Amino acid sequence: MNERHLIKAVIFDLDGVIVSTDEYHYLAWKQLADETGLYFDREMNAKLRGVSRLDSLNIILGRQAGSVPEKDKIDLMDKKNLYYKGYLEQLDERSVTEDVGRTLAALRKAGVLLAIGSSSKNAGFILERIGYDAFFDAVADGNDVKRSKPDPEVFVLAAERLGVLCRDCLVVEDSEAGIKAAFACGMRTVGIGYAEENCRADWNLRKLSDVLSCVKKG
Ligand code: B16
Ligand code: MG
Repeated sequence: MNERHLIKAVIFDLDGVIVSTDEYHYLAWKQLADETGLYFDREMNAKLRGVSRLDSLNIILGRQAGSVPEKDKIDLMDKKNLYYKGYLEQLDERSVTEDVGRTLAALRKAGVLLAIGSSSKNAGFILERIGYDAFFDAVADGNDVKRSKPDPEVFVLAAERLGVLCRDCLVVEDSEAGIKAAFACGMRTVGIGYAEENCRADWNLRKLSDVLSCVKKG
């Protein structure tokens, strides 16, 4: 990594970085698993971070995944999403911590381009609930891509929409899948939240405002 290479854009993951919706994903999958008699715990939940809804279901189904009909999988995913959207109703402007709000404002003031790169198909709804739907210079989410993280497609698309090269971007992620996706397309990485202790990123940070010092160093 070239320490002095300038960072022109920061691409933020959404669930677990901008807002704590990662916990709602856990609660919704847990409810579905308990009702369906499937085993699910926090350790398994860590593997679902950053991956699509279908990939998440297949991880929970484990060895059964290959034999469950597609229609049944759709029903299970719809049910989980219904539970998840119920939790999302709790979101409002106060769901964004002061540290997150301050960091985004400071990066904007410093002239850094800002994007969301999320695997979620609910990203637009979440951004609306928290009052950030018109804030980012670009949003790429689960509705825009064929392949979910760890494939880099969502981050490459976010960079394209910003009009910057991948090598000029810094990705902030809470998941192993997201860190791998960013590395795969030559972006630099910050691991935060779950990823701070469990993933190898260029920088592992405790709080989002620490990103400001990475951008200054470049
Ligand atoms: P949805 P991120 C990801 O969002 C979540 O980390 C992951 O747990 C979830 O399965 C995925 O979105 C799909 O979410 O069911 O809402 O489409 O972390 O990439 O912002
Ligand atoms: Mg995440």
